[in-house]
Amino acid sequence: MKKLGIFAAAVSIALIAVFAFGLFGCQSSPGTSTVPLGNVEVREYQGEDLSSVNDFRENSIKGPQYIDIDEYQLQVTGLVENPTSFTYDEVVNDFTHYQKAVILHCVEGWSVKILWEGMQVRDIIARAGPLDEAKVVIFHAYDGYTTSFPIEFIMDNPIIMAYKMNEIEMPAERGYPFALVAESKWGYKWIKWVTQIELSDDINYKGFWEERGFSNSGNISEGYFN
Ligand SMILES: Nc1nc2c(c(=O)[nH]1)N[C@H]1C(S)=C(S)[C@@H](COP(=O)(O)O)O[C@H]1N2
Ligand SMILES: [Mo]
Repeated sequence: MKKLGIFAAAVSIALIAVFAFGLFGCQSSPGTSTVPLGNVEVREYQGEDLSSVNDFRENSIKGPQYIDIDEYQLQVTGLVENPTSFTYDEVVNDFTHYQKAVILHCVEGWSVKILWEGMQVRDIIARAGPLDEAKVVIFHAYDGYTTSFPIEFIMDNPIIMAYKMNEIEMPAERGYPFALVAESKWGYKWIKWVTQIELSDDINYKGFWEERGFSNSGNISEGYFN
């Protein structure tokens, strides 16, 4: 009887030991590893409130586009010495990054202030060697959308193509991988899902909304019908 008691006690101790090891033995102690909690957008910059990436009204001509980044190429074409094609990583890693809080005003009457981060379009174009005959920069997008600017607007200003908004990766709905931050221009000039930057001498070129009556300059200061 006594022997059985000792045996039972030994088994119990062994079981408790195994159980305790199972519970705690294989887990790392607190504070030794970092668990990513997902990216959270910033909502304040230099003392000013920012809008959220969710404050946009989604009204793209064909709805959100979902680009396969392994297949993605950004092409610089047209009146350039060397037509050039970049992968996503080349665009993000080969150029200096800039950050700026800029407001997008849609002609529908809403606006959003976002902290944009990206590369200057003129830096990207410079790689391809723009020719003197180039007068217009036409942007093409994955959904077939286009818009254009006089070449001076792009080459004389620090216009960025953003890959981040409020310090998170550009969401698909907002133009991943790259959306143009067309500062001082109406929202329809802020082309999303950019796939091609074409240099042209066609000063009468009109993009998707411009062809449908919206101002070609797209200057906010001038109103959108002119
Ligand atoms: N490729 C593409 N870019 C686009 C558009 C579009 O339909 N396709 N819409 C434009 C318009 S009208 C606005 S106001 C801005 C912001 O649109 P969102 O709110 O749908 O993001 O994106 C612009 N860029
Ligand atoms: Mo818009």
